[in-house]
Amino acid sequence: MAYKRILTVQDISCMGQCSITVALPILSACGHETVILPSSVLSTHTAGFGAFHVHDLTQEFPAIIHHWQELGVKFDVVYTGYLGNITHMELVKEIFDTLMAPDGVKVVDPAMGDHGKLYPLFDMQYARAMADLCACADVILPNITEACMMADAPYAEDTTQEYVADLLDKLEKICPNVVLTGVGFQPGQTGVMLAQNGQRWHYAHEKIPQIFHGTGDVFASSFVGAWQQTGSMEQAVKIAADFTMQCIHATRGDTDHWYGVKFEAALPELIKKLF
Ligand code: PXL
Repeated sequence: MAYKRILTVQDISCMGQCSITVALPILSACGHETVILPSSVLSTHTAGFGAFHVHDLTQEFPAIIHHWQELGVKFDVVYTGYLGNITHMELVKEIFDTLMAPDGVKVVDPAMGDHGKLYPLFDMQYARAMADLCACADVILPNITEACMMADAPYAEDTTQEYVADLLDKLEKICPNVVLTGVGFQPGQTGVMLAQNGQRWHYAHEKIPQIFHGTGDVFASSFVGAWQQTGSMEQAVKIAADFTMQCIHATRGDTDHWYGVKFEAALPELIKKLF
């Protein structure tokens, strides 16, 4: 069994089942030591609870990073999600430069938009800075919206083979390994397109016509955990996509649970696939 030290940098949405509150349990379930660096604390995520409270933690980053540098801490993986401002991205680059283990990998989930729009609080300047951060990564995990914002490409709800190939050509100029989510080629289908060092592979699955918040974070953290456990990006895409679908199925039909997915009940299945 692999046991990696993974640093994840993203916000704490106290309520909402996204970012650190899903990444930490999922990476732990995948068998890894998980270190967290919270970019901000929010009362809830920003997608539908109304007037959320945010406390930005950018000011805390230098002292935390400095202490880790003094200790000589090294990470096998640094995986970033929702950040919050461009300064966070500059500080993440410092982490990339000073705290990686010799064969460590840098994973960036741009986590800044969905369904053709940026999340509240973000603008195109943020999106361009995120493209710069992605250029420093070994693997990036954009959805179609984030991919379009970073590649300066038009957003389309329905993707064709040609459209996705074009988008990937542009993304591969930013980063050699791309895990592009929300890619389907037929009605009722969605999936994940993996571009790994010039090779492309599509994993298709059912599309549920409903929005499920936090599924990008569930997918990204199970991908990172499974990749580090199995050593295969292809296997990790399949495991993470199947796990995300199980979480969606566990939540579908519970209209009170509109804000996130009930990933907890699916964790035993994820563990079974890995060990
Ligand atoms: O799941 C992405 C995410 C993470 N963190 C916060 C968010 C969102 C999506 O809306 O608002 C604070």
